[in-house]
Amino acid sequence: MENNYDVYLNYLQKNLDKKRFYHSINVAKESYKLAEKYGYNKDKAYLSGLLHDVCKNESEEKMLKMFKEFGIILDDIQKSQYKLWHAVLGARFIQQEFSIEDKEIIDAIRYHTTGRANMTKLDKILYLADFISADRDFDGVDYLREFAYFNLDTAVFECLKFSINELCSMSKPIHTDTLDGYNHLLIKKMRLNNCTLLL
Ligand code: DGI
Ligand code: FE
Ligand code: FE
Repeated sequence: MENNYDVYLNYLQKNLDKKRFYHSINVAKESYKLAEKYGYNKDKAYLSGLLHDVCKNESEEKMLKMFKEFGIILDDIQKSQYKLWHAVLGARFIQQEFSIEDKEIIDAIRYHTTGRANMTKLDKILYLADFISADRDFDGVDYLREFAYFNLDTAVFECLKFSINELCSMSKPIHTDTLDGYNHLLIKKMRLNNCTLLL
């Protein structure tokens, strides 16, 4: 199946460092497995995983130049957090470079770092695959891997919570999309469990 992906693999091999290239392949494989588990198009999941970090290794100057060319305007939190840039840029870049017009793929890449409210199934699969891919080895990853194949919403929620805790402990700004994703899944869960009469 990887035969169809030659154009993408060539681009990634040329433009990503070795570690990032293998990370991308690992995320593609994890996305594929999650798509299988949760009943989603496996090829779309694989492709999203492969391309999700396509702009990750670009310099700050090059990214700023590309934002200008594409007419992308960053909000204040994005401006202050370089790590958020590659997702915003990557989503636009795959349209330009590879003529990918699939909105689900574009959005999943756009929101793979922060999540958002009302995540699509592909948003969730990619967000989670990026968090738990085989190359991740941070403290707590095994706990998140257990959730991943148990319940998709719970797993994404736990990852968002993990991320928010981590960012808070480092006094970093938390993007509103990250908070929206967390709140949305929490309220959905409360509603399912009939936790409050108001919902
Ligand atoms: O590109 P990867 O390293 O594979 O993973 P990623 O795209 O999920 O990026 C992870 C980084 O993004 C990590 O250093 C934390 C940061 N991040 C995620 N959400 C937020 C955030 N940083 C800030 N400041 N605010 C966020 O809401
Ligand atoms: Fe990323
Ligand atoms: Fe990644």
